[in-house]
Amino acid sequence: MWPQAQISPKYFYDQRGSELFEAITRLPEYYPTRTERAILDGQGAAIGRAIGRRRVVIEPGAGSCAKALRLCRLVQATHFVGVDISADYLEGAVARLRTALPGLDARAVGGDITAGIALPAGLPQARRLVFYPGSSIGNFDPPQALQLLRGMHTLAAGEEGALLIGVDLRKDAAVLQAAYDDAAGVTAAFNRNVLTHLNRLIGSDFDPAQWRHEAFFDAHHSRVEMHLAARSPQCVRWPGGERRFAACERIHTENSYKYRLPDFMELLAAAGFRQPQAWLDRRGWYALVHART
Ligand code: AVI
Repeated sequence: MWPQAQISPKYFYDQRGSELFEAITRLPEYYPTRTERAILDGQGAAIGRAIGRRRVVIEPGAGSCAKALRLCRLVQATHFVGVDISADYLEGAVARLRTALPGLDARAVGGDITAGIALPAGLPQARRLVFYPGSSIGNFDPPQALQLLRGMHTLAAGEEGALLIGVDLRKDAAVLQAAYDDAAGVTAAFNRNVLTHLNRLIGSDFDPAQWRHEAFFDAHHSRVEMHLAARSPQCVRWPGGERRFAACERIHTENSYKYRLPDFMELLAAAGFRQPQAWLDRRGWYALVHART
């Protein structure tokens, strides 16, 4: 018996995977991105007051910096540090941010927040705000999420340090199911693309067409799970190894945790944050949470 096969969700994001994820964020079924934007647009004045002005914004996983532009404008940020694994892509995005906000000292740092990051020398220690939008915290198991939040606490530590984080909340299973298994099949393509990426990385011979996308809400763990299920028995080979799969056997590719707000507040407190304040959309599907170090 083989152990349950797993691929880390970080392998979703090659060039094609990042494009597919962008397409997911525009799908009618995928509510998190537009809900978060609506909260920031509709309740921006209150959020801006809680955060305060002239902030040093640090954004792990900054990507295109589209959200950073809104936030930096809102809080009249003095400094911005975007952190992303894809350093080249980030450099371009940060350059556009500098053009849009000429007074902003904006820097790009290549790196993975889970591995710890080196901030630019001379970055002010006071008034740091770690910005972690997009509900990416949901892609970590709770113990990993706690560790990550502790790391963010360390990054923001100093006078008036704070965190602003997007959290996807628990809701009707049918809404979640549709968000992760859309009618147009974009999420299915995103899920299968991880195999193409892996083929390139390790020289394996996965045939993505032989794998079915599956997504479902596991109420016990309060998470959406994504899997790839073998359409038929098959053997996948790579230099120095092979793995046989029975028909319907699954590879677990992603978890996306959906929090109850009080549980998330507890996690924040365990990571050392205090005075949390949350802004929700009118359906109570999503929260933007601000907390102090
Ligand atoms: C990046 N992350 C927050 C997305 C999510 O909703 O968990 C990734 C994703 N997976 C499938 N659709 C979107």
